[in-house]
Amino acid sequence: MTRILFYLDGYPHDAWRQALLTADPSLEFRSYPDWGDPCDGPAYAVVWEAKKGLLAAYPNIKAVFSLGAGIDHILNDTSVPHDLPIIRMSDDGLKEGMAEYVLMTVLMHHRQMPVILDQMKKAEWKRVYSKPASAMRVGIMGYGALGQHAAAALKPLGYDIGAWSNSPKADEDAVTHFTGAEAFERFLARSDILVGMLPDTEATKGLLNADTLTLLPKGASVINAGRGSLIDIDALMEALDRGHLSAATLDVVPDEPLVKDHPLWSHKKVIITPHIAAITRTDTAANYILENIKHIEDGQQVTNVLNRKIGY
Ligand code: NDP
Ligand code: OXD
Repeated sequence: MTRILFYLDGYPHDAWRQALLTADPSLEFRSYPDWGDPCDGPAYAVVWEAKKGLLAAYPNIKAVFSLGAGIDHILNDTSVPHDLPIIRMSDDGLKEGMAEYVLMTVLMHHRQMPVILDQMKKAEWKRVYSKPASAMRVGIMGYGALGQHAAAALKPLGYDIGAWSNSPKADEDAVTHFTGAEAFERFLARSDILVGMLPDTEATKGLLNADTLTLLPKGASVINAGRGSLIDIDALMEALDRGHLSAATLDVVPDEPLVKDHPLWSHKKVIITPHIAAITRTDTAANYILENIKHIEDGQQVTNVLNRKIGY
């Protein structure tokens, strides 16, 4: 029988219990703090921001599933054993959610919604003129499960897409690929709307800073739906204030929740969304978790496992 040790602070667990039991009625669902004895038989942990030290205290955990695509919340706990497989969420619901968010925000930037919202506050009826989508170069930072799905949603609108990632990829219809540090400046220089969908790793922290934001074309805008650590917020506000950048939409910030008196809230070129770009859906995630458990039990290869060498 599959045993699941579930941890999700501050949210009701019933929907998860129900979704997992619907996908496999025979499983045992144990919701924290009722995880039982650490020496009970083998189990799989399914967690979001678990208490530090908890995973290490249960030596019979065979693998840890992150309830999100990001696994930084697990790696922040240095006591987690290095040989414990950590599996990213990568279900269809998360991909659909992110594609919707990126489509919405790219269109808002392309059609200058921050300018229109600011005019609206001043009761100004003034036309804004936007380029056609085919003349807008969208730069996707991170072409993983979410970046690829978002690009597929943007393609039918005719955007000229560039995608930056670690490993080489063949160019596709409407998507030009850029690989690694060597191509970063060229990628930035052709990104009118830059969209961050990168994991939080040593290599991605502070990647968008005073030096690199300046490499974006004048009038460019930035959307971040990956992790807040990507952007130096002071440098971003400086680039917005001096007119180098036209707008920013941030779903993630370095310290969440964003404090009430932070200047980002009232910046006329900034839209803040409260880390909702893609919220894990119980139905699709339950099937994803149980399919992967089955693969592990059958001795098959599991995808989306953390590679500790690269940090995602
Ligand atoms: P994946 O692991 O599938 O993809 C990560 C992508 O980033 C890959 O294309 C990878 O390159 C690229 N990458 C990683 N490090 C670098 C680097 N140093 N330089 C260049 N490219 C790099 O992750 P997902 O697409 O599933 O998710 C991405 C992130 O989105 C998550 O880690 C999470 O932080 C965030 N997220 C945010 C949500 C929100 O609501 N705001 C919701 C869900 C996720 P390569 O292809 O070569 O490996
Ligand atoms: C995730 C998130 O990582 O919601 O899935 O941020």
